[in-house]
Amino acid sequence: MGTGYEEAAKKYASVNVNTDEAIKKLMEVPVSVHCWQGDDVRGFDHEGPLSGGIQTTGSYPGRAGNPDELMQDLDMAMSLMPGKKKLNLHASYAIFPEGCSCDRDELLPEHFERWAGFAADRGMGIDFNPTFFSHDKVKDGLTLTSPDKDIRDFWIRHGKACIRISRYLADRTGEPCIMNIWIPDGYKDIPGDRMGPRLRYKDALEQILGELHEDDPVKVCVESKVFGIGYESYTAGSSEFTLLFAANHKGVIPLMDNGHYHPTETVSDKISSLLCYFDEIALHITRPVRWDSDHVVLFDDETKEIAKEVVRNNGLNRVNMALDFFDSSINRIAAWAVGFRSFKKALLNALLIPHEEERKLQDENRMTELMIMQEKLKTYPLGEIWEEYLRRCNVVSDDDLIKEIRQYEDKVLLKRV
Ligand code: RNT
Ligand code: ZN
Repeated sequence: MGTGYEEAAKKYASVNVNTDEAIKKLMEVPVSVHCWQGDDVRGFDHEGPLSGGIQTTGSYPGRAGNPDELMQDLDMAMSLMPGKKKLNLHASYAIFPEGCSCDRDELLPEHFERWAGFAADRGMGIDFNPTFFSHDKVKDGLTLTSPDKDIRDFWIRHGKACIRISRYLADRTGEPCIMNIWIPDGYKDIPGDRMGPRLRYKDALEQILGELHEDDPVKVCVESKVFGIGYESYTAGSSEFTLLFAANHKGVIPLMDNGHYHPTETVSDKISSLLCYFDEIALHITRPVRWDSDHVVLFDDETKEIAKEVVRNNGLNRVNMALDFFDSSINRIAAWAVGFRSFKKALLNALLIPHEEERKLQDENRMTELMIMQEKLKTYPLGEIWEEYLRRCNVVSDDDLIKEIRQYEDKVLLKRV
């Protein structure tokens, strides 16, 4: 029996879309996989709770509790992810030798040696994030914007240490390292000074950037956010602040997380604006439900629209795409796999749209035809092309996904204490 792929491919050919080319292209698009879905953003360098105005909810069994378990789970999850990947690490996932540890301002490349080996063995690059939360030096909820110079200096040293670690990770894996800076800093209630924290943040960022070399394989991003839990009224790293910081500092990349805006703003509409001005931009792909809840990414309208904007603006090489969600109420391997697959599916959907044709219809003001074209494509046989993509990547079909996840849950996750 045929797979249905040929028939589906013919259908797309009727609108001048080549499905083989789309599949080939999609295989090579890297999506960065966040290690923190595997252990509810805990990391290995502290005992305390997750802080910084972000939260995971749920207590599904089987959370990875140490580096070996997290690596084992990442291997399993990645075996369910079709196409090219990068590994996204946080500084709090440092691995110390037995009996040794150090504070975040003294972290060294050697504390990430095992991660570098893990990624290099699997032919993956690594992205990196300083961890400005879940730590006793977060004073009154503040890090780089703290009015206390000792606190600021501690976190500046952390940022610099992370640049050195990112450089090491890039050298070890042979791929540039995207180093993303996000701080929770802000206030629960109406501030008496909005500018002071921002000027301190600007100065701190500039000091951290001072650690960069000419031609460094490290690309620094700044991620904006409009609010956090306990930071409802103000954040120092607002959209305007980070965007303008990036625009005014050569090589710095703005990062947009689609959970970090007012509810009626969409990142899909912002991508083209930023691409008019920046060589590269970065995304955290997530699913906010009523707030920045970081639900698992699904194949939903905004995810599809984000992917379309990346593809139709020739952004596949200019947009650094990373996943950022954390759900601890469901099987964490499934959360990882479904999130990754959903975003890849959205990219495939975008690669199967005749963008030139749609652009022409718009430019000729044939908006009725554009609407009809967009609507008809919605029921084209994407599923057949997706299944073929999975087959060519040697990754399990959507039909068999749950079976693989259950097996691993029974064999590995439920045996953990
Ligand atoms: C928080 C930001 C940030 C974190 C990760 C863990 O709202 O989205 O990117 O999710 O650094
Ligand atoms: Zn994010």
